[in-house]
Amino acid sequence: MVTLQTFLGTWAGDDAARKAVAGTVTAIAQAGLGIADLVARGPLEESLAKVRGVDPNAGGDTQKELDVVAEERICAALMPTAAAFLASEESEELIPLNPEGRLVVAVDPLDGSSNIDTNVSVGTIYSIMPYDPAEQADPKAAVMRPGRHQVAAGFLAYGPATILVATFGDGTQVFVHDRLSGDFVLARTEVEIPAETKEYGVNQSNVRHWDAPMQRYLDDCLAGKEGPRGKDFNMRWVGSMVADAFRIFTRGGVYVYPADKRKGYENGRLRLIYEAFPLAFLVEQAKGGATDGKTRILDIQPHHIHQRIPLVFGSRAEVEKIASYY
Ligand code: AHM
Ligand code: MG
Repeated sequence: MVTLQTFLGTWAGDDAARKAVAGTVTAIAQAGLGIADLVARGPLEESLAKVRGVDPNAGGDTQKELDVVAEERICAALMPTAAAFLASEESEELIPLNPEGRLVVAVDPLDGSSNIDTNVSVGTIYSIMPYDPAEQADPKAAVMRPGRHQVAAGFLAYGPATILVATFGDGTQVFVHDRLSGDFVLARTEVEIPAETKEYGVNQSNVRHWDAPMQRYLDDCLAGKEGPRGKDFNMRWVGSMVADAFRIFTRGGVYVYPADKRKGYENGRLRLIYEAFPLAFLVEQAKGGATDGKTRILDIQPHHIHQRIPLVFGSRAEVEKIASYY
């Protein structure tokens, strides 16, 4: 049995930079266990699903109490690690952590907030970039780099099992929290997303707002065997990206959240730095693909910490197929 601790110990060896990353991921995983406990209390912690005040968060979404509590837990856990700054969906500006740190962390503390009170999986997404104060006088410059510079990324999903899907740039691994031992145990070493799929995940109620290429893609899927794709498709949409992503890591599929014409959705819904980048890194390390329709997600240069991006990821051949409609 390989635990997260032993896995990270072997991966890091005596390398100081790797040890710093390992300590940071361990802290996020520990914070995640506390968040999982809160999520599991469900309606007993009714107040956590309540909308907080009247102010939306930095991305313009309403904040739930648990969004804020999750961010506080992650901040506290990261304080003694090598993380110098935290970029978070819930905070407009970077949060300073360890002044000696040489990493910057970006998080969506609680992905899928709209599902908190429905007993459906929610999760925490993280991305880790190197930070060198000599090169990046403004730490924002360290956060606002194309996603290919990430040194590690992952997400926790708080569902029937609490799982951690992680990459350190050498494949994608799945760890499962073992409630008996209390450890995260390595369950899958080299995750490989099947290249082909017949399953897509979209919020179909928005189709009329989408652009023409994405509407044509969906029309062709819906036409099934008799249509140009020559096969019948299946649709799955949880509404928590971590849950939809974990299904894709397990049996393939594509997740699609395109730009649309609604106000505020002109660049889609998902955030580039702490949602699309980490998912794209994990997916590529599992032999899948991630694009905004035209550009590889990991090559996009951010221009704002909280910017949104149209997002398509999953089975490689299907992601390429979608890009071909553009
Ligand atoms: P959140 O980070 O505020 O929870 O928003 C992101 C979520 C994703 O988890 C999910 O895939 C998507 O938004 C669902 O959007 P919609 O409610 O439009 O279907
Ligand atoms: Mg989210």
